[in-house]
Amino acid sequence: MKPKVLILVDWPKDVFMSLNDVADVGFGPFESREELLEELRDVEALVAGVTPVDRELLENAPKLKVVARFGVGYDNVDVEECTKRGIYVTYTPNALSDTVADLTMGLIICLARKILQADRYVRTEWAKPGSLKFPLGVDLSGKVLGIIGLGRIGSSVARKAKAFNMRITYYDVIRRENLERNLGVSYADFNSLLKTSDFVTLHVPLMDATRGLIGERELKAMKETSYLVNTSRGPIIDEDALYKALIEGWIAGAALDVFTEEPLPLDSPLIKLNNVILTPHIGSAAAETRRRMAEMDVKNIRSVLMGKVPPNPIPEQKGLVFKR
Ligand code: 8YV
Repeated sequence: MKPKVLILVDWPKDVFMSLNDVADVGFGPFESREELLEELRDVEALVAGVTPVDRELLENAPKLKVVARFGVGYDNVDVEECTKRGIYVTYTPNALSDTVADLTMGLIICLARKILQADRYVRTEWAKPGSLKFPLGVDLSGKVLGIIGLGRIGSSVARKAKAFNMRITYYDVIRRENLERNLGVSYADFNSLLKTSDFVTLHVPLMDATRGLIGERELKAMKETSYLVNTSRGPIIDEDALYKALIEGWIAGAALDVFTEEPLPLDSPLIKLNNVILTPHIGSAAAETRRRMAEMDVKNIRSVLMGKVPPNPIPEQKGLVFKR
């Protein structure tokens, strides 16, 4: 009997199906949590998307050998519990960095040039007699972009923003002098970055140290003319504080691809605001990228099913070898 692999991601099926020669490949989603837990009983490899891989899930998957995250963030996986149980956790670094950075730049341009409001204006106002003039935007050239987290995605944003002649500063817990030289970016401490940036963009993983990193104090430190962009994880920003900042004008606007609760509830007060752009967690949502991510997951799973160490373990599991 072939080992069972369960894919909790709906696309690209053909890439996941390529595991067919070594595994019996099944797909979610399931009607209920109970059905998912039941299905997990004899699963040896799991491709995990948005479903949290928590202790309860792991307790119901006694044969599990690898959790292959379909993404670079793995805050929804209980890593400690996986490691304790000898389960590899793999992820897809690099595959999506440029793609998330593209979206980030897109959002920055939309904020600067009010592209979404402009679209609404054409559809509802422009041709009306006596319609109000469309407000001016701002140039990106010469503006300060503050990147919080100069990892793979943050660095890609820096490269792209350079082409728009932005002045780039970054803050990171680790100072990266090599990157400073290579990318032409300068380091600023957290508070100075907030105070001096025209655009602040977040590229840190979600962990205890980054939860609520941007709250009332930080939003008040930012310039009234500045914009905040988040394509990392929702809980990095205190959403209630951001709402206050947007209605009281502490900052000029924001663009959010990620939220504390996803999908963002339709009664979220953010939905009523005109100075915020909202997208449905589409940072990596490009066809080629999603295929690359799936291919990485497939390679990691294939290795583990063949008794080898996977090529892309998460940093916490680097060098670990599980024999099960
Ligand atoms: C995915 C992501 O959309 O890479 C990540 O961590 O957030 C996104 O690429 C998400 O993982 C859902 O599968």
